[in-house]
Order: sequence, then C-alpha cells, then structure tokens
Amino acid sequence: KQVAILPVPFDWGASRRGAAGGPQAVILAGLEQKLQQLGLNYSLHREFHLQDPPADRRSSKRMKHWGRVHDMSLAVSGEIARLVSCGYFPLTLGGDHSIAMGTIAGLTEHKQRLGVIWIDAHADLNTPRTSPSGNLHGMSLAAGLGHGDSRFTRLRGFSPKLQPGRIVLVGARQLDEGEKQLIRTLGVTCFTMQDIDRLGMARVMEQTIRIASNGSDGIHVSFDIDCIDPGEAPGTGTPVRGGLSYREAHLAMEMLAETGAVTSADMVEVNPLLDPSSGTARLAVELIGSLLGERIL
Ligand code: DIR
Ligand code: MN
Ligand code: MN
Ligand code: MN
Repeated sequence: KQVAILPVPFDWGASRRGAAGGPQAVILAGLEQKLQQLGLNYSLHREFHLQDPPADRRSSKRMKHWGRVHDMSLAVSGEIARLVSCGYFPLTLGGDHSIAMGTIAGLTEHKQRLGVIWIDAHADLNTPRTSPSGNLHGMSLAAGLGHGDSRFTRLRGFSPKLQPGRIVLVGARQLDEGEKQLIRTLGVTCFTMQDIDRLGMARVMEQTIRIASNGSDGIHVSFDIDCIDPGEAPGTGTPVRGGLSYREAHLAMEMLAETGAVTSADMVEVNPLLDPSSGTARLAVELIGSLLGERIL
C-alpha cells in the first residue's frame, strides 16, 4: 500500500474558523512517525496552495462561501483523481467536511461503485433548501448522492457519484429534518448512536462493512472527528455530546483495516484552535494508525 497524504487546510465550509489548521496539527502530532512505525510507504504532498482572495463575494445565505468551496473542491478532486489513477491510497486531511465533495468527486471518477462509510455525529445530507445553517460542510454527502446545487453535484461533470445502497452512516446523533427525510427516501443505511448502544460497535461495524462492500470497487472512510465524544475529542467545531468512546472508535477502525477493502480515507474537522492541548490531533493520528493496520498485540 502506497499512502498519499493530502493536506487540505480549508475551513470556509463551516461556521467556525480553525479547521484549516487541522492538517498541520495532525502532522505535528506524529502522523509520519505513525506510518513509519507501521512500515508503510507514504508520501506527504505539499499543502494545497488554495487561492484565498480576501474578498470573494460568491456566497449566499443558503450556500455560504460557495465560491471558495467550489474552487477547493475542483482542486482536490483533480488531485485525488490523479492519485487514484496512479494506484495510491489517498489519505486526505481536512479541513472541514466540505473537502469530501472534492475527494468523492475524484475517487468516483475511477471507481463508479464506491462504498462510503461516513463516521460522523451528523449526516451531512443537507441541501441548500434544507440546511438550517447554509454551511457547505453539512451538504457534502448529499452532493455525492446527487442532491443539492448542480455546481457541487456535477463536479467533474457527472452525477450522481454514489449509490445510496452502498452508503452507511455511523455515529449519527444530530440530524436535521431534511436529512432524516433524505435518509428515508434514498434508503441510505444509518447506524445512530442508539443503534450502537443497543447492538454494540462490533455488530454495527460487521453490518456496515457488509453493506458498504457489497458489489463495490473499494471503500472510502470519511471520518469526522466529531463522531467521538467531546470529552475525548474537544477540538472540533460542532461537538455533540453522547458520542463514540475512545475504544468504540478504535474498534471501528481496526475492523475496517481487517477487511482490506478500504481504498481511501478522509480525516476531517480537527480544529486545533479549540484544543490547545492537541489531544484531538493525537487521537486522529492514533485512529489513522488503527485504520492502516496497527494492532495492540
Ligand atoms: C448541521 C451541522 N447539520 C448543518 N453539520 C455538521 O449545518 O448542516 N456537520 N456540523 O459535520
Ligand atoms: Mn469555481
Ligand atoms: Mn461531517
Ligand atoms: Mn460532524
């Protein structure tokens, strides 16, 4: 496995700034040492030099800063498509979760049957019509499924990019009305925190893996660090209590590694401004380690 680390220091998709510092925080917390320790080949790509004009007026109430998000998505999708065609395992470091519009667009250019496991306190299934906030990080999975503004659904010229039957959400506990409706009408699988409480993480992940890998040509893991309980991971912009425990999160990653079917991942929403102790970034490094095969014994 040849891992390509792609830092995307971008946070215009969220209401709070600071997630743009995520990639650097995760790298400083020891990501490279972790990959070396695991004996993995990797390359660290230079940070995207995202154009950030001080006054980009391409923004609306229902899609805040869409111009900047669009430019970022195009740049990220092009780079991801190139990495996939060269056979790399792209590991994208956010940034807020709007960066997943770029990763999904780039990945699905080559993998038309991509399974996606969205581990998040939220569903990110809003559209400009349903979003209560207008923040694009809450619309990225919907865009991949072909719902939302065509500038985002049709990134790289095709839509939809994903099939609902191969999408699984894990850890959800804060859903907006429109998101609940979209989950029902599309038939996306959603394992909420209630399901995890009742079934246990091991059974939830067995089912998750079965659904996401069924007939797929790879699994993309999009990991929003706010899936974890804020007691453990305070450094994130939209914390919601009642999240995954430290071990539940590791177990999920370990089980994903065991499948050997994971072909790419995002680690997003690490906001170092909200966690001066940098424990959240260290946790992100540990979880990436588990996803890439680290074992206790
Ligand atoms: C909310 C929050 N559902 C929104 N979404 C977040 O603004 O659409 N996603 N924080 O990670
Ligand atoms: Mn543009
Ligand atoms: Mn998210
Ligand atoms: Mn979230």
